Amino acid sequence: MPMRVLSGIQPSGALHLGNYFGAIRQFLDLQRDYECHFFIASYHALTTQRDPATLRENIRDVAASYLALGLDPERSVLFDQADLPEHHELAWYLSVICSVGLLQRAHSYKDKIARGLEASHGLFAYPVLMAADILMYNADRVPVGQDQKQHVEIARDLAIRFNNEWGEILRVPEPYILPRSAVVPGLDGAKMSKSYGNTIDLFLEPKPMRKRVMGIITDSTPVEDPKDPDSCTVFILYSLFATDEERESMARRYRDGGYGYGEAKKALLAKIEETFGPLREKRQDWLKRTDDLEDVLARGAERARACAGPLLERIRDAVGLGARVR
Ligand code: AQP
Repeated sequence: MPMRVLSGIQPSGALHLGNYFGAIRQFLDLQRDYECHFFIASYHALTTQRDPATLRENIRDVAASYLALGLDPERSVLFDQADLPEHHELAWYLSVICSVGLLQRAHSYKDKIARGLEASHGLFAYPVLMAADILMYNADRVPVGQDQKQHVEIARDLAIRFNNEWGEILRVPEPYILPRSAVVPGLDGAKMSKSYGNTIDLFLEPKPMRKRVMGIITDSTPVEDPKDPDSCTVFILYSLFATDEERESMARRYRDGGYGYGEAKKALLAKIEETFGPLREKRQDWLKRTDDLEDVLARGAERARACAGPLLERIRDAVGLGARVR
């Protein structure tokens, strides 16, 4: 059976360089060779997004961004999780075999509570729904950033427990994480994250983009002194775009001295513009073609259901809730 790939992104705000290098760039590579499902994690976003109009806008924004960045709805199944309430049914079967202790160990939950989010059941059970998202499509590989590794491990655990309990039905997935982009740093050097307010959004207009990039925090080493590239956020971000030669050349300039952070920021800005500038208009265009966007998601939901439906039937049978024979 061909290898299957699945991943999703929450519609919780504008997509940023962390989302792109941690996940979307891998989606673009993997869709060439594998059966891929990429979704908009709308139910997950409800754990933090409470304004319905903003949520709807964010869902369209992720869909338009996926398409502008090159996800191909003919090759990959692109869908909105909210069109597949089946995920909740599988999440329930997984919930009954998921120990509370497993969820209590989840770093993401602990971090979010520490940052003041309400300790809701939805936030606590987030990894179970995420496991259902993955296991519903028998995914082998899940391209994610490092912050999601533990959640994929929980999905693995739950697949193994399910198969032990009810028979070999679910495939056991693996996270797919590229070391260089596992944790993309934000303006302040911490993990780039919407909730830290340290993001560089992919589709900012040139002026605000320049302001963001020029605002990356650097140390106060004078221009003429040698600098350490590997501890500098500007260099780390530049490396994500650069060829090996370009990377080496900038590293040399850092070490030689006489090269200021301002120049490095300009080089990074040029890379960002070269990569995302031409896609800004494409995204705007998709946002205007609301009907076409809805069509893409409707077709995606149909294809997702064609895959999820038969597996869910097998699961219902296995747990003892299949069609009754009188
Ligand atoms: N900084 C990052 N480095 C590498 N990968 C990252 N991802 C996010 N930030 C980084 C990856 O992007 C995918 C989508 O993530 P999500 O929808 O769960 O969003 P997120 O991780 O919640 O993104 P934020 O900005 O960090 O949101 P908040 O602030 O709400 O937590 C995932 O594969 C993720 O690993």
